[in-house]
Amino acid sequence: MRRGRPAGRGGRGPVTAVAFGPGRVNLVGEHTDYNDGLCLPFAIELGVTVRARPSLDGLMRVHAVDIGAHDVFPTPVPPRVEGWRSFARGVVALLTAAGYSIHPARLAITGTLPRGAGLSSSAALEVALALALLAHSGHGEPDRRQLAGLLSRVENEWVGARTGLLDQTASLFGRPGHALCLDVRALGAAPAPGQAPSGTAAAAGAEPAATGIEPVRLDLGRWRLVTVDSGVRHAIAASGYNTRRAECARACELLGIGSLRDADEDAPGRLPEPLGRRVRHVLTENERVRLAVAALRAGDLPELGRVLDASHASLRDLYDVSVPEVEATVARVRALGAAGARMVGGGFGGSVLALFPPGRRLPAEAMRVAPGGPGRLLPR
Ligand code: GAF
Repeated sequence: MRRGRPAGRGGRGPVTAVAFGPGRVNLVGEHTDYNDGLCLPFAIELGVTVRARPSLDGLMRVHAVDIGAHDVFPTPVPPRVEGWRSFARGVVALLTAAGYSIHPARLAITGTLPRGAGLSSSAALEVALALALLAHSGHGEPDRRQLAGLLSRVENEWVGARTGLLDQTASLFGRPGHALCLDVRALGAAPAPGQAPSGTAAAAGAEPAATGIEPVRLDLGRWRLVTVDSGVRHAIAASGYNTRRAECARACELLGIGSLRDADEDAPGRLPEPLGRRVRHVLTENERVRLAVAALRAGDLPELGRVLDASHASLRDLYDVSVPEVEATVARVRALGAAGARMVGGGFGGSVLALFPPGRRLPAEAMRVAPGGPGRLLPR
């Protein structure tokens, strides 16, 4: 990575595409996505913006404006690299492998999302890069379900994090005023592109059973949802995330099933520890997604708070993904009167999500979060 040097050698030219990828907050349903389970995220209004211009020397030139860093690479994309450069390289490589011709571009990346705070800055970046590159290269609206899978493979194959579909799906299908109840098994099994409506937030709402994406109205009235940064950066590839995923795979092997979605309620008792606790978390977390959806539909926000608390306890005690700074942050927001609070995202640091009833004083550094729209092209 070179610092402080312009990536302008590709020549000047008009902006050909501007794309925005939102971050996400997951209300509940953590570490369930790679177990074919249920999650309840929403895209937020903060995210990453990518501006594309033609690169006249045939090279891809990427400028991460906020960190003052550059990357230049040819196509076909050279082998995997470490750090932030793997995102643009991975997106270009996998879009090309999927049959899209991608034109050389100068890409400028800016963002409003705190990095490593558990709000999915990675998926926001991938979505903005992909939408900008596709539009820059003259492609129309992509099949978003297919794109979510492709961008999740960027994490798996280029970044080294064996993540599931939660973050990319939330970022690509966000819907103002709504959380999205994702059934990841149905997402994977949904009909192939061309056979079902897809590609827009409206389509996502039209056929929830077919797409595995069901918008659920998030009406908080005078209650507020906020995130509070624990101060511990988390990088999924470097955390215990991949170990948890391997533990779930091992539990499936021992149980003789293909996915923990098929585990019965007695399964945890048939497994050695810590696998039994891991499976107990996944099973009860799926159930908590159902409870949260029911609470939202009934307008029962105190019950939503209890679900957040129960999810946190399970992530801490059964899934072992908390750290002392996250515990301290949860304790602090509860002391201020939060009706529920939990770590959000993969764990091992990042942010805490807290639900506050009306009239409570929010922590000074709290960031209010509300459901925003999907990743999209912006006017140039
Ligand atoms: C991270 C991953 F990227 C998601 O796929 C998901 O597994 C989440 O951690 C935990 O629910 O955000």
